[in-house]
Amino acid sequence: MTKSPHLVLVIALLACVAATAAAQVNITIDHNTGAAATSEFKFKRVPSPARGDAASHAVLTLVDGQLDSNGASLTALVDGMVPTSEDEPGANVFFNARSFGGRFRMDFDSLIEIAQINSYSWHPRARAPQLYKLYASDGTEAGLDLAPKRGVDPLSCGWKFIATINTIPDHGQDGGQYGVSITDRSGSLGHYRYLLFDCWVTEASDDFGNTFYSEIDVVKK
Ligand SMILES: [Ca+2]
Repeated sequence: MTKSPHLVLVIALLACVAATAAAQVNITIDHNTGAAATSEFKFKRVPSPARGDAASHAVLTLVDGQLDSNGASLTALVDGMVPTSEDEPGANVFFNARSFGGRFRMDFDSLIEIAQINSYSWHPRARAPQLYKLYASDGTEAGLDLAPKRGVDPLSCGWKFIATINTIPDHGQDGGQYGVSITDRSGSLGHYRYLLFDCWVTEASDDFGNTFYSEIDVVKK
């Protein structure tokens, strides 16, 4: 007996619902100001930076933009070390002054199931908040471009969109310490080999609006 058209429709709808339910990204943002911002990076909800997480073994590659030579190299994002004070250029990664930011890629060398992606930043003023788009790839997508420059939508070349992170406060001071945790209600963000961070300048009222990124953690499921 063949399936009725109604049943086929119901199955198709259920498949859609399941696909939607499979990706429910949660973004948690914590902001420490004043005495709460210490080298411990202790937040209300976001876990403190970890050592030995999956990102610590990843290879980071600049895809577009230029890093400020007063800052650290990309490896500082995954070295497990965080700045000890609020304005420590050499312990942070940031894109050039007068630029709109840039893109970098993280390569885990093989597929990992990701439970959590956490990013940390610290600066006394406008270079504290985080503004970036995050994409992921398992490395096998058709037409995958591993190094899409600005102007190329990563979604058009194999990447999957994960989240837009914007920690710029609605009001009050920008400065301080930010912790961001990206998770999924299912417990898993998915199986991926690559992450692509598309980082944007947070303000353009002066030359110095690119975020001081201190650390990025990737926690395996
Ligand atoms: Ca670091």
